[in-house]
Amino acid sequence: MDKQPGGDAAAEKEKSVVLSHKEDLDGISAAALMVQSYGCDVKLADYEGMMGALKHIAADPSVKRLFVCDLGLSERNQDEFVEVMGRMRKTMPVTYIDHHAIDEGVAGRLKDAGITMIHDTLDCASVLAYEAFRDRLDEHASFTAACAAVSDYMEDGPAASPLMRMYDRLFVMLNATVLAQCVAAKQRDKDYLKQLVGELAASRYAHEITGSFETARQQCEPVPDMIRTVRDGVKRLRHVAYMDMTESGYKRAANFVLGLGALDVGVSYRAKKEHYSASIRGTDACDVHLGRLVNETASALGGSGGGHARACGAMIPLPNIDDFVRELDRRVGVEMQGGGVLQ
Ligand SMILES: [Mn+2]
Repeated sequence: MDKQPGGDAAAEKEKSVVLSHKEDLDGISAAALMVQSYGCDVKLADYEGMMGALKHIAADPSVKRLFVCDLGLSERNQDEFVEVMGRMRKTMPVTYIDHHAIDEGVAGRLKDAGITMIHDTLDCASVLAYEAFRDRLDEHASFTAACAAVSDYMEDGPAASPLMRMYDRLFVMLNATVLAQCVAAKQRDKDYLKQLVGELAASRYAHEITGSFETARQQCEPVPDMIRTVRDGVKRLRHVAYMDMTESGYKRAANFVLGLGALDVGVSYRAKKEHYSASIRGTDACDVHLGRLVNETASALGGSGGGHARACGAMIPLPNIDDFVRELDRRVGVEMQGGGVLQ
């Protein structure tokens, strides 16, 4: 990719790298803001690949500055994450920009290691990056951040709300939705995702990005079938509706499992090689922190997981998926009766 605009001369002398989340628009947008503000080279990873990608960057002697964005930690990787980030901090500035729930001890160890923590669970990673580096960003960056907030369901965040008010709400939502569909459609096309980071860093709107609306349209085509499949196949416990979506598109299906399952929590999952990848969503009325609950439940069953209060993910060993769903149902029941408190 050509050099991106916006990096100042001082920043360009040293190689800055951003490692960001590739699976949703927040991660892609946060990367774009770091390209614009610090002229970063872009590395994208999912949760399975993030530690490998981080270690790869750590082994590259030309890297002189690192930003990690929108990649939450789990019990499985947090110790190693602290160790690698701390080692890198000895030779360069290291910044962690994230909004997923984090263990307090882990956050403390990152701070003690000298890592700059831009962390808040109330706003998405792109909005946090925008707030931290707005002096280095152009005016359009506020629009990019607002779209990311919508796609992460965090447009009501304290820093996102004023950004939303700057623009026409439906125009922000249109951009957020089209771009989010493009990110979902192109998960296996790293070149496309990097190019999209470049387009956003160059301050383009969705309709200025060639093919974006057609890609979004194609993403809609399987949805009517998915709705029918979920309506016919969803299973229900007391609080949790769930469904095996081993055919493709399990992530999007989680919202349909939640909505059409008509309980407090929706879980959709898909078999991969050695585990199920699960996506978990909660209704607004479900006042338990699913990210924390899923982290605990998945870890107890030999898996991992976590995320936000009402949207999170997990990896569960193949034989344990039924136990996971049942235990989650039980715990949601206990915490709802106990008047669970949102973090
Ligand atoms: Mn995010």
